[in-house]
Amino acid sequence: MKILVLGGDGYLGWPTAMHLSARGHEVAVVDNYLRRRLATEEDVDPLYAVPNLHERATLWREASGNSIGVHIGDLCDWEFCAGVFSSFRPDAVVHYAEQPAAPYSMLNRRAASLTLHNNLGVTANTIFAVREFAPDAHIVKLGTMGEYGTPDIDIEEGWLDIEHKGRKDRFLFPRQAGSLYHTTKVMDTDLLWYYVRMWGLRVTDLMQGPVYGVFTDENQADERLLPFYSYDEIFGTVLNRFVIQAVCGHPLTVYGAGGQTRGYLNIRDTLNCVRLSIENPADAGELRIFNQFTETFSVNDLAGRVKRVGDELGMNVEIRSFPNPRKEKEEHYYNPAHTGLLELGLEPHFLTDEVLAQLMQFVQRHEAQIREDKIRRDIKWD
Ligand code: USQ
Repeated sequence: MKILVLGGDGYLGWPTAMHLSARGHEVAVVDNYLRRRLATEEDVDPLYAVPNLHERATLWREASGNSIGVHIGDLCDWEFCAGVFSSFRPDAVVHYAEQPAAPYSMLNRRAASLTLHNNLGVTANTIFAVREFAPDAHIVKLGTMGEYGTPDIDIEEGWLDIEHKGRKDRFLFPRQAGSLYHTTKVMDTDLLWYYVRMWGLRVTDLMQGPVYGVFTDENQADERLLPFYSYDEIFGTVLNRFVIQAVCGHPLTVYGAGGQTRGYLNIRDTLNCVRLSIENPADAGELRIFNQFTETFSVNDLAGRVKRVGDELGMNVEIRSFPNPRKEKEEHYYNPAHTGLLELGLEPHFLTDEVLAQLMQFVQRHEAQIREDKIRRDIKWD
C-alpha cells in the first residue's frame, strides 16, 4: 500500500514509517519539525541527538534497501498539504502530526493556542485533502485514552449503547479529557465522526495510552535510527522518565498519591497496532475506534517495578511523592475494554523485568547526557 505518515519525525512517527517500509509498503513521511522546535525553545532537548528526516531516510535506505519519501512543511498550510496529497495519492494516512504533550498545552496562552490551531488545523486539512485527492484512503488517526478521562464506570471501545425513556441508540462514549491537549483529541474525534457521516470517509481512531521504550525490530542494529528519548516534564512520558530518574539518582517523581491508573504499551505494540489497522481497514462510512494499550498500571505500580529492577542493577532507587502539578484523580476506578486490536492479531509485548532492564542499561550508556535540572518544571494545571 502507499502510506503517508503525517508527523513522521516524532517519537512514534519515524519508527512507524520504518516498520511499514520493512513490511513492503511504499511509505512517505511529512513533518514540519514542530516537536524539535518546541523542545529547543523550552530548552528540553531529548537524551541524545537524532538525525533529521533526510538523514534518517538515507540511513534506512542503506540498512534496508527501501526508500522512504520525505516532505518537510506545515500541514496547516493548505497549499503544502494539497501538494503532498495530490502527488502521493495515498491508500492510507497515519495521522500523528499533532503537538503531543499535555504539559506543553498547559504551559501558557501561547502554547494552548498553538496546540489548538495545530492539532485541529492538521486534522481538518487531512480530511479535506483525503476527500479531494484520495477519497478512498483510510485515515488512521492517533487519539488517546485520555479522551475518556477516568469515569466511575467501565470504559467501552469508543461507543456506548444507551437506553433512554424506552428507546435505544449508540453514541460515542462520553469524553471528559484532563488537559487541553487531550481535549484537542476529543475535538479531532468529533471532526472525523462528522465527516464520516457527511462524506463516507473510512477512519480508524486509535485511543492510545502512554507508550514506553525506544527499541523496535527496525532500529536494533543502528542507534542512529532510534526515536527521540524525552525525559523532561513536558515531553517525557511517565515510565521513560522513571527510567532516566533511576539511572541518574533522582527520586522517582510520583505525582501525589500515585494511584493514577492508565493503559500502557510498548513502542513495538504501537507499530503493530497501526499496521494491523492499516492492513484491515475500516469500511467507507465507518468510524472504527480501538483502545490501544496492553496492560494497566498505576503510577505506584510503575515506580515499584522501576525500583525493583533498578536496585537489582545496583542503582539504589528512591521513590518520592511530589505535589501533583496536574488536576486529576489520584485514586479512581479504571476498567477500559481493549479487545479490538487483539482480535485483529496483536501479540502484546508486556512490561517484563527484562524489558525494563534493557532500557535502563541503554540509558546508563547515555547517563552523562542527562540534564537533571530538566526533570522537574512544575507546570501547573490550574
Ligand atoms: N505522572 C507522574 N509522574 C511523572 C509524570 C507523570 O506521576 O513524572 C503521572 C501523570 O500525572 C499521569 C500519568 O503519570 O497521571 C501519565 O502521565 P504521562 O505524562 O505519562 O502521560 P500523559 O500526559 O497523559 O500523556 C501521554 C502522551 C500523550 C498520550 C497519553 C495517553 O504524552 O501523547 O496521549 O500519554 S493517556 O495518558 O492515556 O491519555
